Amino acid sequence: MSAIRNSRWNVVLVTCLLAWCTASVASANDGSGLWLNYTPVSDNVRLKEYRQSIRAMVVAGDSLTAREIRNELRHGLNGLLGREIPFDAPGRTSNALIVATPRYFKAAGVPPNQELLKSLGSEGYAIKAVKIRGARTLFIIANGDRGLLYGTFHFLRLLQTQRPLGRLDIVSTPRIQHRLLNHWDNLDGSVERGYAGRSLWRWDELPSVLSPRYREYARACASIGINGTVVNNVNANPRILTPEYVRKVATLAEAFRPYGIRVFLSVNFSSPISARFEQEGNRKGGIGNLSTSDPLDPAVRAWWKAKVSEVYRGIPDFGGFLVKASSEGMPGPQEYGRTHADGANMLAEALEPYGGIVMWRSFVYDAESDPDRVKRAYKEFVPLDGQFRGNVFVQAKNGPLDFQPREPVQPLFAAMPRTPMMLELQITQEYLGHSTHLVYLAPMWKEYLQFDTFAKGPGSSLASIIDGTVQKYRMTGIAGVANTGDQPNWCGHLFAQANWFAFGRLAWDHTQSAEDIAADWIRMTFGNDQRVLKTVHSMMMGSWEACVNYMTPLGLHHIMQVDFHYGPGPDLDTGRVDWRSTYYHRADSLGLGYDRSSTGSNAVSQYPSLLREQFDSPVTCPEKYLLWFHHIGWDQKLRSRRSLWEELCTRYFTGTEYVDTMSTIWSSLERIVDPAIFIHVSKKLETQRKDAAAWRDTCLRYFQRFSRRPIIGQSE
Ligand code: GCV
Repeated sequence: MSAIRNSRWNVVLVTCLLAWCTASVASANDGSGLWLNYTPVSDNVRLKEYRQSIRAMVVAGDSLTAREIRNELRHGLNGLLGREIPFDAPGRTSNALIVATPRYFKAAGVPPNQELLKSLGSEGYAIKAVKIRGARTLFIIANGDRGLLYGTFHFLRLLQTQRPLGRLDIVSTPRIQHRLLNHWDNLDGSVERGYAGRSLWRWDELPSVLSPRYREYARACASIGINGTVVNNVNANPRILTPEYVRKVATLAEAFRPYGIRVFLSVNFSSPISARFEQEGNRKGGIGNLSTSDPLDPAVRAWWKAKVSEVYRGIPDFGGFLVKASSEGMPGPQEYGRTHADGANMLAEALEPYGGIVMWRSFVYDAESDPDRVKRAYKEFVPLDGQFRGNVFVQAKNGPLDFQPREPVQPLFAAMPRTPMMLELQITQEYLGHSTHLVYLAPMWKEYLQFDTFAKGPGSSLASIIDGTVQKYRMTGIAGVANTGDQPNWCGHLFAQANWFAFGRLAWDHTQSAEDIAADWIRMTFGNDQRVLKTVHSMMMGSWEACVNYMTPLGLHHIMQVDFHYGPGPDLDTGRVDWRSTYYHRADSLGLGYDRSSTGSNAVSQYPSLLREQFDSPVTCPEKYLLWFHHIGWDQKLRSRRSLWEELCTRYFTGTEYVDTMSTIWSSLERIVDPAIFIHVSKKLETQRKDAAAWRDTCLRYFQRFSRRPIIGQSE
């Protein structure tokens, strides 16, 4: 009897356990929904308002994009409002959301304002609350589908962040035309500088198998205004241009198209060369049948023209080529005594009939041209200004070195008035703790965007250069090196999603503040709980400055491990100190820092006057760039009245203590945020704390060998 009772009891227990496990699996948040979770509106007043305002929806048109708009609204409003909102037949104008181009409004007898339409261009939109024949209506209007799509995501964001709808009067247009992600994804599925798993693109399955992630990826990009993607690594494998791969890329392009995402490819400059050359031990082997890729050789030019036409046959809206040439071992025109302009123009000529563009990277640092690496791109490219064809961008990284935690702006941006400059930012955290450290990058990007380059005197911010305001460029662009991979949460660290989000938002409108973007991301990711908002916001906003402090304070740079670029370079245990770290920080018994002043490497001369003079003197040089431009004595007093050595110690301690604080205040959210997310972030923060302390201790002990002063353990 008791055995039977026991076994019944066991069955009940097992059933309960199973149910509990299933429930917890179902509720475990793996972060895959990104910022598009559409969780129910928690504020009842708002919920009532939204439900009253949106009793029906009309989405005009039947294009693939219009269908995705419908899907998004159905899915989004269902989640947010907890009820199904019906789609109405065209004609309805009250208590409805109407998403339509001008044609619809004209037909409904409410012709839209012509000036407004003109100002919207091809991607802008307006979201308005209006009274039509006495009845309240919400409408999203744009000249085309892409504007409607962006407007739809903006509208849903308003609901996700619980904004009032009553007086809506939003007009939004992108300030930059080409807003691209650059994927450094290789054809073998690995991702260079990728920290979130393998590539999203399953090359071996394409074109027959379509991962649902392709659509999800395009949807996420569109939700923040990104309109193009370079799908393969700039260290490009020539095979990307074989018919086999072009078919695969065409399938991706098809999946992305409804979301307004155009596909671009990185190409290898040696592509026209026969693979035979590779077999002979020549790394220049490509996929063609030629023995050269000299850009002035007629056979090479014909090869590219034929290849481009083949690509457009498969992908009619193909965007163009991104090129890393004569850089870090990649082949380029200089091997044939030609210039970057010769190389870029050859490709541009082939792409031009189809409306394609070339993004020619300026990331070059040929050791011969100057002992100071940061000067080399400027030296190679400035003499070429004005020599590029109309559809060529020169794409430059934000700083003159390489995506360091902090750099001054690349001076090339101010020196190419006749060449459209495209800005390359890095979303993946190559030098900022990979996907382990919580570092919100928007404040850093804002610092660059607001940096006054003095290109045309004061008021020439980097943002106003790349958006074409200062130099009146014929085209404008910005790229972000993606941080995505095949891990469920896309970016490895949940908080790294905020950087993808912020990149898109700033690419659309660089005047938005890092604070507002963070607040939106938090609300859309975690919900609108004020405690979460405040806590997470405070963690994010200081996280970049903290990272600079515990890695490379006061203008230090490239002192990280060689190649891996994660921890500090000096290895105190083995005593082995990488040459590069010595090269960049120049520590000696007298002081620290790279002298780039007019009496040093004279890198300051590459900046326009006023900036040049400011950077040239250690007295006026902003302290954040001090050791970038100057070699400073250990006892020299800084603005804090502390000596350089004391200030260095203070910064390293301030940085690590910020991470300790992030960890502590995150713990206060234990019962408030989703348990799986809580654990995920807690673990990352724990590692970040250890890493930050290792950075501090290693760097200070290393520099102490030169300074011979005691480490002072205090922060601000
Ligand atoms: C794609 C740095 C990175 C490389 C990267 C290169 C580039 O050197 O470490 O991984 O290569 O920049 O931007 O081309």
